[in-house]
Amino acid sequence: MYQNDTITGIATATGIGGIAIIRVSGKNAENIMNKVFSTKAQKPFKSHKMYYGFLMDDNTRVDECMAVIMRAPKSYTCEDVFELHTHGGHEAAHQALRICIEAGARLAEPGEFTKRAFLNGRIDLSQSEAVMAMISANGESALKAASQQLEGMQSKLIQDSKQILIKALSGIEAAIDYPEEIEDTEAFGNLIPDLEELKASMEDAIDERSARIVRDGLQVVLCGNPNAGKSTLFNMLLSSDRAIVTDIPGTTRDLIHGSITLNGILINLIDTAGIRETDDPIEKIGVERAKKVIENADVVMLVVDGCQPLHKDDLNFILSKDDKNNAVIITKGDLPSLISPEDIKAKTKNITVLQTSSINQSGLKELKEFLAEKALLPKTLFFTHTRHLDAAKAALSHIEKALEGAEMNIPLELISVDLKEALHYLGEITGESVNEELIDSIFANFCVGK
Ligand SMILES: Nc1nc2c(ncn2[C@@H]2O[C@H](COP(=O)(O)OP(=O)(O)O)[C@@H](O)[C@H]2O)c(=O)[nH]1
Ligand SMILES: [Mg+2]
Repeated sequence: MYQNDTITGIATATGIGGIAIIRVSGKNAENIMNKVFSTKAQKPFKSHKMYYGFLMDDNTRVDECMAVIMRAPKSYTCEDVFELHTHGGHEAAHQALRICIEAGARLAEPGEFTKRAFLNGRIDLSQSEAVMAMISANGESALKAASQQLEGMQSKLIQDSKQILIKALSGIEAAIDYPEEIEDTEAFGNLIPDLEELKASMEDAIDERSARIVRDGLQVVLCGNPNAGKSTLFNMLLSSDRAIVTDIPGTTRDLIHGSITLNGILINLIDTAGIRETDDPIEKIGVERAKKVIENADVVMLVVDGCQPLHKDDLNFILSKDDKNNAVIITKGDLPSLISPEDIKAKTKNITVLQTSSINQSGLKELKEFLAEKALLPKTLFFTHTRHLDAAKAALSHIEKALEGAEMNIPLELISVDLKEALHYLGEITGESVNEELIDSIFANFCVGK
């Protein structure tokens, strides 16, 4: 599984930029540095010190650059790592890569540097995945969650939970092995309160809504009758003329996506075709698509035209979405209104009711505040990665079974089976109990050079 050879890759993104970094990791890294980097500085190189010099292709200077050797184990991979900082851009970086390969390095596979950091025990699997999550973070919150994961806060939660399970298991095993000496009550000791505490902390960490919001942003769908003012509101929120607005019903036919950031969280806004019976085949597909995204939305905003009396169908729709995550937006507040917010509030329990006008921008602040509140995330640690969530859910179900068993005084052997399963699933998160194939497939999703 672990290949001991020396690997290389371009660590920076491709394209035009100030500098490019080429990374070389493995036993041969310093040899390669000596071969390809010419400097007036005295050798041997000091570890972790940046040197000025030239990238050489045989005896020809290719680029003016900086270089550093980071000797094992104090490096990203825990191996000797040589980094070359060349001028940016495609050509300079690829020349440097070719020269490092010709000097004896092998082109790294995707994620191979991080995989070595994992296999050398510097970080666990969940921290390795955090590296990728940091690179692809779509907002401040996603970045923060990934950085906490990388720092090992999630790993600590797992290790603490595993300790509770191990303690419970050792008590049980002792009672099974020495039934004469150890009373059941002694073996159980704190078993039930410990498992209850563990169950609660796992439940806090399994927050699928928050996890999805961190990963993909808050999904907000604007829906309602044609001409209600959805596209106008969509444009107002985005501060741009993204969607076409006319007084012709059926102007918006397909879904239109736009995004803003509120409190560091990505808000994905979707403008939809007005839901109505139509003979237009394209609008018909649009209406179907609108229905689908409404189903999957975190927040549904029902837009109603304040100049029209509220139709019975609209009220039914509002009642069907009477949830604290949704809102009714009464538009065209600058015109005489036929719908009163109080009237809707009196008929509903949980839905938020707001009034806006695109003419004087009224209600926009309140609308953004409403969305920001829906995007608020808990301060406690929660799993964001789907693989970790799945493993944590499996662990929780075994913890619950063990707890139930303990409460019902079932044979200790049966409780121990569930505790061992829970341990196994927690170990999947940090990578202690996963197979080689899974590890390979995780790192295959990384970018080259990381
Ligand atoms: N006076 C006024 N007109 C509006 C307001 N919002 C939308 N409209 C108008 O209502 C019509 C329909 O708007 P549009 O956003 O296309 O509605 P949609 O079909 O729900 O997307 C357009 O002529 C808009 O200019 C508003 O707040 N005040
Ligand atoms: Mg529209």
